[in-house]
Amino acid sequence: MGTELKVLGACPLDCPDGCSWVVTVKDGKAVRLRGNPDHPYTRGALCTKVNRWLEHAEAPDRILHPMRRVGAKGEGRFERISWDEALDEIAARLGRVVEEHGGEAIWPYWGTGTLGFIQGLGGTPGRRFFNTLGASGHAPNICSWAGSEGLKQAMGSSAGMDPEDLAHAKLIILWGSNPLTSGHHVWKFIQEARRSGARLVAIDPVRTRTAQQADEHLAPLPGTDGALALALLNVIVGLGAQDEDFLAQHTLGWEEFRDRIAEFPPDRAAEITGIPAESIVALGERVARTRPTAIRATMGLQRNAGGGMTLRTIAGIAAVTGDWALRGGGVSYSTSGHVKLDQAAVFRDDLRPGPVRTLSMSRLGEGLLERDDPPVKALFVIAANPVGSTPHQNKVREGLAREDLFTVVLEQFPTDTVDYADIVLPATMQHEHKDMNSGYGHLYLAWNEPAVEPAGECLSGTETFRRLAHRMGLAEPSLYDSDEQIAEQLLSSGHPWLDGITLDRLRKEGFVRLNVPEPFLPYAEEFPTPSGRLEFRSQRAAGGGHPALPDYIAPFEVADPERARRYPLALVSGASHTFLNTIFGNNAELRRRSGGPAVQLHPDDAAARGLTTGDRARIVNERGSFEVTVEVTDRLRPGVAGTTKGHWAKFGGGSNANAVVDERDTDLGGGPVFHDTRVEVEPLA
Ligand SMILES: Nc1nc2c(c(=O)[nH]1)N[C@H]1C(S)=C(S)[C@@H](COP(=O)(O)OP(=O)(O)OC[C@H]3O[C@@H](n4cnc5c(=O)[nH]c(N)nc54)[C@H](O)[C@@H]3O)O[C@H]1N2
Ligand SMILES: Nc1nc2c(c(=O)[nH]1)N[C@H]1C(S)=C(S)[C@@H](COP(=O)(O)OP(=O)(O)OC[C@H]3O[C@@H](n4cnc5c(=O)[nH]c(N)nc54)[C@H](O)[C@@H]3O)O[C@H]1N2
Ligand code: SF4
Ligand SMILES: [Mo]
Repeated sequence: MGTELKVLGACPLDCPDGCSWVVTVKDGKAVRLRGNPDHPYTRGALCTKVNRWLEHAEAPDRILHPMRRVGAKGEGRFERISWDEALDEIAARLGRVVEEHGGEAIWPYWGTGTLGFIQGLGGTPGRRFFNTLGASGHAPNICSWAGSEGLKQAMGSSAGMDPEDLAHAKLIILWGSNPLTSGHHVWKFIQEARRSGARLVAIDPVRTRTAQQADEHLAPLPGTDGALALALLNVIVGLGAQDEDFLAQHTLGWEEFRDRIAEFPPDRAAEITGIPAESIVALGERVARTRPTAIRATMGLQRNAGGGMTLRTIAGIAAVTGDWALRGGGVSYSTSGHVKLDQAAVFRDDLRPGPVRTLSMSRLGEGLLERDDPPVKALFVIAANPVGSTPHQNKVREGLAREDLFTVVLEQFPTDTVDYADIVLPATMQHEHKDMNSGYGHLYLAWNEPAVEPAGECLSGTETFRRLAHRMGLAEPSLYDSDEQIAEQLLSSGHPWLDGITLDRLRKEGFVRLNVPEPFLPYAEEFPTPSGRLEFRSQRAAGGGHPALPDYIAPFEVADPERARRYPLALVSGASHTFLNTIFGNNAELRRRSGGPAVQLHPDDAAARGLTTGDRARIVNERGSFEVTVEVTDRLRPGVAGTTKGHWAKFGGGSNANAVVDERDTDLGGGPVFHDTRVEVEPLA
């Protein structure tokens, strides 16, 4: 009997919770992976998905060696090759692309498969390598950039209150946020507040499993929340409940913003949102008289034409009420901006030979089919599955099918995107490589120690690019930095919130709370804007061609009456309970539990189409279609259809929800508009 070893690590997935985990290793094999009971946020629990991590790591479809395409693009037929052959071919093809079209013809396309600061999006492994070649830049705007940019216009930062402080709130508003599915560890803090008498309100077009648990649920038409926010302020100001001291000392442009608020009486917002005016008044009154009020507004809220503006306006609510100065008050979106690692030192964008263009993650189809400045000739997909996750699936497929495009995919599983690769490189999973992680919903930093050797011939992202740099004969020394050296560089920002946090300590303790002041009231005294105040009137916005003051921006497709005649239903496709984006979409048990792609419809909308629960249907618009099973339920408001992201196209008849989503930007940050999509639902014969 070998001895058991416990190795501390962290979940790398794109989830606010950034769980700390413990891997039990026996005879060199990982036999158990559990939540770390000592972590103040994780407290021993993982989730439905990651509880199956080790089973997933050993799944028969795991990619264990390099492969070269033998079938047509999209077909998914490959032959096994050696790492030497793979690196030789990639080095030769890249060299040719640079020579013939310049470095910018290479697009390194990093996704959110891991958010690690070494192996994931936080470190973008290979970035130094691509910078040295002068490759195009990549804007990973697919998830949160619209809201982040909106918050930055108002507050100077997208990082809000510590979600743990929700425990101190007396009123909690979950706005476009479904944490019982998308990051359940915050629920403990919400329940703690409720035990002390706090009320919980959910604002979501769908009565989700989270909204179901709330004391009150408002269901707006998707993308209309900006009008609701202004109307709540209208009620608050109508009662004279604004915090004049906070407004005078800590905000800019209040007088003008007040005029804007006056333009949004509850009746007007009721018309726009479809929420009864009485409900808007009641919630406005409740916010007016409840200190502290905490608003947890997350990513679901900003996937529409005015998503950036919505978050910008909501940041203003906590300034009008003065909640930013109170523990348990304010707005919580992401905590990423509080993690003051020196990411620039890892990215090394200074290695670029000159200025380069930046390509948008959310517009892959356009990038591959419509850019000729120069055209993209080589695409590296790293921890992303754009065929499943990116808008306008048919356009993305058309781009990836280009015969003159050289595509390399670093992957763990044979995704819908892998099917288009010329070369596939096998990637390690988190318990097989080193990384540094946080979570965008708490204030801890973690070290992830590898528990076992990589499966098969898998390599980490950093090691893959060290080898590729060597194969291409690149001399830049930093291309060969070890993972530990990168970790040290990250920790050397000199920011006081990292004081005392060393690699040694992280390794020993597994996780460490950031050295933030306690209690943590980041904006009680000052906002990191040019004026030091929360800026209702924003020069940053005006300078970028955006409204100087918050205003309502209507959703593009949802609010278009002509489109509504052709496609009467607004489709939202939020987080699936059983998948993490498209990760686990190939796990047999989780697929079974997901029930397969489905659409939820209000009884009136279902009846109008002759649909009943269990029927098969097709969701369509002019961009494409996907097949679903119908569920008739009053959890949906009339006029809205609900589905989830994450289903693999190849298991669903060749498409998923992104077949109908347009490749169109949000107002800010170049984000996608997943929840600003009009469709029709047709019975499948
Ligand atoms: N189980 C699971 N967890 C996940 C993920 C997953 O795929 N599965 N994904 C992870 C990722 S990448 C992210 S970014 C986060 C996202 O987590 P959330 O921020 O919770 O995002 P969503 O699930 O997209 O949307 C949340 C809710 O917003 C609602 N919604 C959509 N449009 C609007 C609107 O216009 N207004 C309002 N008020 N509500 C709206 C949706 O119906 C949905 O219930 O979750 C992470 N956690
Ligand atoms: N319709 C609709 N679409 C959506 C959304 C929505 O709400 N609705 N949400 C969007 C959001 S919030 C996001 S963040 C995006 C996510 O979109 P993507 O960033 O494309 O994420 P995934 O589809 O999960 O694909 C990540 C891939 O990375 C791989 N991977 C995981 N870990 C590693 C690793 O360590 N190394 C390597 N090389 N690969 C790894 C996984 O196997 C997986 O195939 O999807 C978006 N798509
Ligand atoms: S996906 Fe989220 S909740 Fe699940 S283990 Fe990872 S960090 Fe924790
Ligand atoms: Mo995301």
